Amino acid sequence: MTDLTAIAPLLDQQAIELPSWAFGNSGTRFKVFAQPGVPRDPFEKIADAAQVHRVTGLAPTVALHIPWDKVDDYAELHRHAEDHGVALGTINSNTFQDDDYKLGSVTHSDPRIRQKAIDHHYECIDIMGETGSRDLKIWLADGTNYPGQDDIRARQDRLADSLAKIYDRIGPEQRLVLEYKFFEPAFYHTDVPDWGTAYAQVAALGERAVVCLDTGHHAPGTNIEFIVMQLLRLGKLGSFDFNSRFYADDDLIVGAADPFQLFRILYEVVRGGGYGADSGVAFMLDQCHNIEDKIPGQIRSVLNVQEMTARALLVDGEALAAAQAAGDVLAANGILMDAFYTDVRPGLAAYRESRGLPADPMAAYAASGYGSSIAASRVGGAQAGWGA
Ligand code: PSV
Ligand code: MN
Ligand code: MN
Repeated sequence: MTDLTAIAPLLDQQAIELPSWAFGNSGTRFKVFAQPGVPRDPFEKIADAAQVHRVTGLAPTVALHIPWDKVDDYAELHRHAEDHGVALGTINSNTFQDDDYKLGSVTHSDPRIRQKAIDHHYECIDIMGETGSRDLKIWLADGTNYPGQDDIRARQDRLADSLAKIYDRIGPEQRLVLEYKFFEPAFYHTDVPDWGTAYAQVAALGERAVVCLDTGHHAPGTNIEFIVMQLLRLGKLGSFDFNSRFYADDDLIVGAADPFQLFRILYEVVRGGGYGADSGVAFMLDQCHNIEDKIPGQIRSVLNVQEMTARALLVDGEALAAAQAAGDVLAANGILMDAFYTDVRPGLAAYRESRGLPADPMAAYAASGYGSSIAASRVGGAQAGWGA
């Protein structure tokens, strides 16, 4: 068994935010499969998320999506989260489910619609005050389907103008986090397609504006760890939305499709100072569980991140730097691969037990009876918001 004692203090710092929408029913445009026991409201989503934290110690916060998680009293939701041993995290805005936004939201040519989208973000910022959230995450569905449909330069200018108005409202301890995505739902162009555009936009805003890297939002073959390195180097990597993709924006379990890619990403995070409580880089999941059980799906996900983090922390940095300096290509590559191939699972089980957590969180959850109790007590669970 690989002894993880040396990296245990770093493992203690790991925190992975869960998306409230991972607990609701979801699917594809072909079918949403309803599952028994699915939450009927944001309070129940938080109760489910708290189960993930209870057995892993890895997921102390829950991200909300407005208006999917709209409630009358956010202070009450805040207290409810605390009562369940978790806190409310990032507030995600939504400017993609309103007829007014068919041709765009903050980039729209009509000032009335732009203002409506900006006002929605102001509402989100007000909510952040009540929930104690630090981050406002903006993912935009804005874009066009056909060349010539709109003036892509003017849209970029309107985007900058709208973001500046939103940024002006962000509190001194809060951050605006801009997420990019190269396609979908717009297919010809999106207004924030890549890290470079997101970087250019947030750099113009100021220090408290940063970029969110969603691992599912790149073309196949993209070297995502290079982007991680570059954003860290520029001081603008604010957060991750972790998930896996095979083909499109699949939102599958992180580390399921390509564990090696997750390792490479986490190695660059560690290497670039993006790991740990004070790094300013937030780890989040952005996933849906269409066919598998949702709470175990989230447990497996945070464990996958923890496993690859442990492997990344095991890279022998000194030996690697020496091999690199000596131009020893194979030795350098071998050092990285040694860490990747290390089976950290027994060591992590021991680590968990040393922290009073179950050695096997998946088994502990299965044994808890929580799944069957919610299946019996909840009828008519809510849809996650996606896949309708
Ligand atoms: C849409 O692609 C998306 O998956 C983005 O990644 C957002 O983070 C998420 O939805 C929630 O709005
Ligand atoms: Mn995302
Ligand atoms: Mn996505």
